[in-house]
Amino acid sequence: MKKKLLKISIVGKTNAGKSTLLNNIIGETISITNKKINTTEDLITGVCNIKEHQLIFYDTPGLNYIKNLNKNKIKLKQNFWNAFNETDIIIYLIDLKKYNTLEVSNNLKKLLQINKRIIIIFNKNDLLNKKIILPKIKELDNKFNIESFFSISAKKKLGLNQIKNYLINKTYFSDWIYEQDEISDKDDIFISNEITRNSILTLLHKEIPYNLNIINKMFKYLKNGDLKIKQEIELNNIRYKKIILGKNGEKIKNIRIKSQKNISKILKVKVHLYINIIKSNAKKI
Ligand SMILES: Nc1nc2c(ncn2[C@@H]2O[C@H](COP(=O)(O)OP(=O)(O)OP(=O)(O)O)[C@@H](O)[C@H]2O)c(=O)[nH]1
Ligand SMILES: [Mg+2]
Repeated sequence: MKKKLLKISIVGKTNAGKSTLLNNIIGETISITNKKINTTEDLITGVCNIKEHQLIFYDTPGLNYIKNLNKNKIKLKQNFWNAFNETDIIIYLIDLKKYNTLEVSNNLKKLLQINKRIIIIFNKNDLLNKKIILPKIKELDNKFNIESFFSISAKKKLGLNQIKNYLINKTYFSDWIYEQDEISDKDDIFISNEITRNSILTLLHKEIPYNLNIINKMFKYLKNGDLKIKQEIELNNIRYKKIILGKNGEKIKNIRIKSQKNISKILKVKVHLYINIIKSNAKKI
């Protein structure tokens, strides 16, 4: 059968549930999610193949995060906006609990300038009465050129099939970009680094994770099938070391244990994780 394709960007405020939506549509964890804000820092591609259709999703950092990026991360900002050149449809994902008319209108004005079709998905409908959604749809539909509206719970996987079917109906004849069994542009090393960053995000004050990099030094399957991983936490400021270590090294221990457990769960293999802390000029500290 002739192949078909559709490229979709998922945008929205940080914490709206973009990565949760991506993971639950694909059926595997390829983008890390967290209760805290600004979890996704990079563009993450997820691929979903259904018969002759290939849906390619781009998970993006939060719109507000991108807006406030400092100079060091200018490239991320460029990548963010460039990603839309590749996109056929934009999903604007909105956290119903945090709905703010003015903010949504401003974001829509900006997104509409990109000149791509936009669908709006209201997320977290498990948390409130669905009656409040219809007036919002009416209001936005009157003001803006939106192709379609949906209401879902990305976390509880409610309404995801409707979205999938809708997108499948929009695919066009084209060669596929990814192979049948590729579900992401990111590999297991990237994901294991992200899991450690996420453990740090969960266990430490929120400023810290944005001042470090996780570097993989070893990713090796042992004879018995276990996976041995060595990672370095690279800090741009030495003063964070004490915080990451914690009292008697308790914090780093918990980070290591949490990360090891989550990597095991996601990669479905027993993991032995070792973590070192280094300063950015690569000296062990
Ligand atoms: N109750 C509920 N919680 C949700 C739903 N979708 C996502 N969440 C939660 O919202 C939080 C943020 O989800 P993420 O998927 O990390 O959000 P994000 O938009 O990717 O956030 P950034 O990467 O920071 O831009 C997590 O704690 C999710 O479990 C939902 O449908 N219902
Ligand atoms: Mg995210």
